[in-house]
Amino acid sequence: MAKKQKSITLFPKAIALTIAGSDPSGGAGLQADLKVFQQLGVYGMSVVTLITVQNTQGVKRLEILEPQLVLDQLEAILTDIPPAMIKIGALGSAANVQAIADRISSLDVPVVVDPVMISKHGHSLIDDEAVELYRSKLLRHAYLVTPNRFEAEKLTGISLDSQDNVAKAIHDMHQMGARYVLLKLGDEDGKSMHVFGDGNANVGHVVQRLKTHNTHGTGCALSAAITARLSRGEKIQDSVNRSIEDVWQAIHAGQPLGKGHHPIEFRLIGAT
Ligand code: PXL
Repeated sequence: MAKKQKSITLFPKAIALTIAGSDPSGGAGLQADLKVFQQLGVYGMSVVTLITVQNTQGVKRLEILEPQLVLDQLEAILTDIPPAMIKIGALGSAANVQAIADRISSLDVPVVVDPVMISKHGHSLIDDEAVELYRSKLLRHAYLVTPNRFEAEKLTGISLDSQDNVAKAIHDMHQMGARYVLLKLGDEDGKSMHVFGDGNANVGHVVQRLKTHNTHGTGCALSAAITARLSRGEKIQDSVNRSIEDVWQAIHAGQPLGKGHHPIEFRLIGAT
């Protein structure tokens, strides 16, 4: 007897592109993004910006691709399979930030910018000149920007040590041109805090903190899930809330893969 097929919802026009770095261990970077897109019924494509030599124990080497090679990959896609949404992850160099900012300025596609600056193990994935270009050139094209505490402090120069300063930093990122801001503040008083700013108000989203270091890929997965949900046509606030819950479940269910920081369990993203 034929096995009953699991029913999968496909979203025919939901096509998403990630412009990101490669993590060969499959926990973070473009590999994580593509897994999340797939889990959410979205057709995924990727433009590679940098290659890490990496496993769950750390990054051993970083090779950043030339901007022209990045742009050529992007052009090949744009002229053939136009995406509904673009996610930008690690770009690696000021030259890549500039090239991508210039190219997307003429596109009519919403962009989620995850301003990746360091790897899980603290390996720098970008230089200071590039940070300045995020501020002045890239954020103005962001439909949503998703910095963590470190990245928001770098982008704004504001130390996030009070609620007032958090509000100021979110305001600054709107001023840089980001339509929406999702600030991942990390752990506070046993809770994991996110603050979502829509330009009028800031709304906190709190999930119970999990006592684990096995969170490799969390940031990539969160912004990828939001990108995928937006490309399916979900509203921004729903996309953000559901994706935070999804990723929390995926951290909770992570398997002990590798000898270092284990990755999260992508199979749970979009499961509910
Ligand atoms: O999680 C941030 C990140 C993004 N992109 C690549 C990475 C990492 C973290 O390790 O390796 C390629």
